[in-house]
Amino acid sequence: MATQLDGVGVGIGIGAIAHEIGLTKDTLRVWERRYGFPQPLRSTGGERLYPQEQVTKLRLVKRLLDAGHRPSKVLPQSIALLQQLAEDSGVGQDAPDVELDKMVELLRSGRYDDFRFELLKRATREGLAHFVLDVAAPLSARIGNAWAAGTLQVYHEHLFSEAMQVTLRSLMRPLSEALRGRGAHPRVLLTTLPGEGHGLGILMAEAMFALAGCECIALGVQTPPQDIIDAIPAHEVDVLALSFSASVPVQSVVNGLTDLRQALPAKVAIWVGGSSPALRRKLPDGILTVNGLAPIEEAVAEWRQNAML
Ligand code: B12
Repeated sequence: MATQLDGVGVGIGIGAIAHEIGLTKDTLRVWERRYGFPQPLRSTGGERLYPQEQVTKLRLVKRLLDAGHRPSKVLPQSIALLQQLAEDSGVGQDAPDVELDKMVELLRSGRYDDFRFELLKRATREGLAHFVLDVAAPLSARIGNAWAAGTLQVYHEHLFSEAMQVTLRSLMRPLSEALRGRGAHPRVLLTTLPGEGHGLGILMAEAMFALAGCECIALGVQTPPQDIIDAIPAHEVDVLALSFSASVPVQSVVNGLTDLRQALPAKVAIWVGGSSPALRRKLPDGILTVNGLAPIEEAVAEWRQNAML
């Protein structure tokens, strides 16, 4: 199958494709050996090159695996069959919502001012909690599905993220200011680990923590573990909250969490959330998976009860 090519314009290299899809290079090589897919071409230098149609299939495969399907069942199938399987199991399917569809359309057609206005309108009309749960979270998933289906481009995702961050922050500001210095507990440090560049999940979580009356210390995304470890005593942190999207390889999520748990004192809780399939696995003891944004309130109440605050 391997073909000698000069590599220009015929395919994407293994490093780039592994990063884009959220797999390791080793996984791609193992699948090739074990299941006969992917079947990359070769550059004249012998490097693997993945043509666009294999990239498309790999993206679909990754989403089905994230949804719990097994590699041996999906890798040998044709794209058409996998698309059918995705449809049947609801992978990448949006729940009907005309207003959210309209917002995606504003973004797609380049009407950014209208998009931003619509976000602000819904945020002020519905209030922070409803905006986070009913607009921000499902709209993020919709934008991601549209990108995966090829109907939005990456720059649309950037514009969406920017507008969403501005809206959420402006809504959260008065609340955060009112909470500062009140000695509220738990004190929550929020961030993502290196490699996880998605910041909306942790921002939405921050909104829900603030609504539950917690003092939040937000470090932004991709904080090196040592900086997290140093920040915890400095800010007298009770809970470290981390977000993991599906884009980071499962093993690096598990390794990162194992190392952090070992490095931090047991009295510092670690709470994790996000759609990474790693969070459906058994994680090291002392790590709590919070399944979504709404349950944050309950997790905080339970923490307070145990701390008898
Ligand atoms: C916006 C966006 C981007 C922006 C991010 C900008 C920014 N500053 O954040 C940009 C354009 C940079 C980007 C880049 C990439 N992205 Co992107 N992105 C998205 C999008 C649309 C939203 C991202 C997001 O923040 N999601 C995180 C939150 C909102 O969702 P969640 O993980 O499901 O978490 C939910 C809950 O669990 C909870 N939660 C989250 N965190 C926490 C934490 C705690 C403590 C708690 C309690 C709860 C909680 O809140 C969420 C709301 O329900 C998603 C679509 C999606 N479905 O998420 C794709 C998505 C995550 N991206 C994806 C990919 C592949 C990438 C790229 C690799 C390629 C690309 N698109 O260019 C890069 C990698 C970047 C990196 N190094 O990490 C894929 C990942 C799929 C996969 N299986 O790998 C997705 C799912 C799109 C898709 N449908 O394929 N992306």
